[in-house]
Amino acid sequence: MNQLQQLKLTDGPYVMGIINVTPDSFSDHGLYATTDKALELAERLIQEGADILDIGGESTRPGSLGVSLEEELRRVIPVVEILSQKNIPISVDTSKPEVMQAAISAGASIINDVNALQAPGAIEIVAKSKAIICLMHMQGKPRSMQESPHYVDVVSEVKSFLQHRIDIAVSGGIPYHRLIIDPGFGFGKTLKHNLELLRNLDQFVQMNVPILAGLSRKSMLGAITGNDVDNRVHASVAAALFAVTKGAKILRVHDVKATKDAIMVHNALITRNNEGN
Ligand code: 7PJ
Repeated sequence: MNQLQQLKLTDGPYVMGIINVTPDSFSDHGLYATTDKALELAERLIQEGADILDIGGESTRPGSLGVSLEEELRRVIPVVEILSQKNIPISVDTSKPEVMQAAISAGASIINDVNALQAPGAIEIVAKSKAIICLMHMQGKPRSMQESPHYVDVVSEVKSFLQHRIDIAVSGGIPYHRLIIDPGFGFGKTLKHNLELLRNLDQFVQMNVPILAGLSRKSMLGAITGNDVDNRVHASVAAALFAVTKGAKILRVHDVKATKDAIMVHNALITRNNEGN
């Protein structure tokens, strides 16, 4: 049994609400850059029905530069300390082993690593904890990943990367039941690559690890609809729901309420629990 069940989450798919504690996040224009603002947003996302909160202190949007270790710790850890007192699993979006360690000590139960534990020491830190780890695929680095993404067969290449990272994580002492995989929409991928991955997300189900999909407000949705980042809620919900029908178990989203509503409709159709007369 995957540890997600042990976290006593409601029936899946689960909604992971995004909290960017970054001044340069693309999707919320740095609105939640202070601890107070981040906590305020957390309260709102909990009210809206988030199953997990994902706290990030380093922007990984295309073109972004990194952030120093000290600054990332300063942004993230106070928020994790407070939110881990609440009755909701806390995920921390980081690629730095030191931040992973501090986040776990502060009460985080999930590490969300867009770099799939490739930093030296990252596997060891997660292995000696009880944390769940999300392994994401990215081609290149955020700074330049959208310059010229290239694949011969994007689905099989992303799958084999993730399978390789799963194998390395397991041999490094992280049991299978603590893993999540994510194809990494928008991370070194053209619109065509992103659509190919989403269309074929069901192929990742065979890997027997829960799938996380992060599509919320992403530029692929802007490319399809012509909408700017402030007007992508409907497109995000449509994409998230499609991901669910293809097997995604966790949706990383900004718009928790809208996504929860869509999941409720989906679940009523699947479980036949809400048919009345
Ligand atoms: C993702 C993420 C994603 C996972 C970001 C954004 C950029 N973590 N962190 N998957 N995206 N696991 O929110 O658009 O797709 S940051």
